[in-house]
Amino acid sequence: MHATLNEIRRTPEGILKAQEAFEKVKDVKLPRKILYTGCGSSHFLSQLLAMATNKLGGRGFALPCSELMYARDYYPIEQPGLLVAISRSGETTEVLKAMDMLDVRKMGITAYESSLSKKADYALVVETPEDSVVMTHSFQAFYFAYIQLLRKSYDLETFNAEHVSELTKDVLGNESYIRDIIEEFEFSNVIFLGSGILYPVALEAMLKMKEMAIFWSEAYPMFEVRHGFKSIADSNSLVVMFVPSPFDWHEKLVKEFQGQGAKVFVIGKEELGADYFIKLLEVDELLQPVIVLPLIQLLAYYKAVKRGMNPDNPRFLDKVVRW
Ligand code: F1P
Repeated sequence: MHATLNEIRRTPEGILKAQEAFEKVKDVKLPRKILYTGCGSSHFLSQLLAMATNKLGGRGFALPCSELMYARDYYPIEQPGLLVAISRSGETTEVLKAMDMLDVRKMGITAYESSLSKKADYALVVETPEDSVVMTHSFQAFYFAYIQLLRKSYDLETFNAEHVSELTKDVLGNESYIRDIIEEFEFSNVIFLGSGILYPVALEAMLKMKEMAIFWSEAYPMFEVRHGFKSIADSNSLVVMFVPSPFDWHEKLVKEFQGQGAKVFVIGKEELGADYFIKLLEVDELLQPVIVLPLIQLLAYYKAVKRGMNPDNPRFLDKVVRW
């Protein structure tokens, strides 16, 4: 079996590991104003964490490490109370260098005792090592561990990790349905659409498709796609919409893409006339990424296998990017 599939299936265990990691740092009180940084998947995670910070009443902002190093005057960074740097390996050159850019306290989120964990003032080490080049279950585990810390810091009740772990088991029960979509519909591009906290999830889905399946994928904030971008959708396209809170525009959007010949896959509360549908479990908004991510990771995995790719070790990619 591919390591990637094994790692996606380890999501429930990853959530429990995340809780253990959170317990070790739970006395750290996060400030209100936090800057997040990372590269690749870890940057999309930094966007999720910044959004979650804003939603919970703080001020979060996310930047890729290279932008923080070489173009930070163009962004409204000001002086945060904390810089949170994310890296699965904890060895990515840009992450380690970006930490030197600001004279503030730093937290590192990583899967290993690493250069990042040593360099940071606080380390959130979530023990979810992965053999695959591509980040999967560690992503949702890092997210969950940090959300717990954020909630505790802002005097909100933390989530029940065992319950969340069980929810991810239910989600993984959709694996054969996702494999069947891939078998049945040989699409040649895919567009992921999400809003709010599910927009960075759409970005991460796009990256998974590119990394694992070397495949043409795009991602947009839900309704932004109508402004020109939708021209690429035709009878060879799959449009994946994350819709936890549907209203009439979502249904219109499904019809609009179907009118262009595309097939639509809704992951959400209601079917909305889509060609494929997975009912999203009703959870707190901030838990939505945790239950959507395994689904899109499986979609990318099965697309890679269908295309004869090796998702564990994609061409041209390195597990740790160094300069
Ligand atoms: C960052 C990253 C990954 C990507 C690939 C190359 O790694 O860009 O997001 O999937 O493995 O490296 P890291 O800093 O999180 O270890």
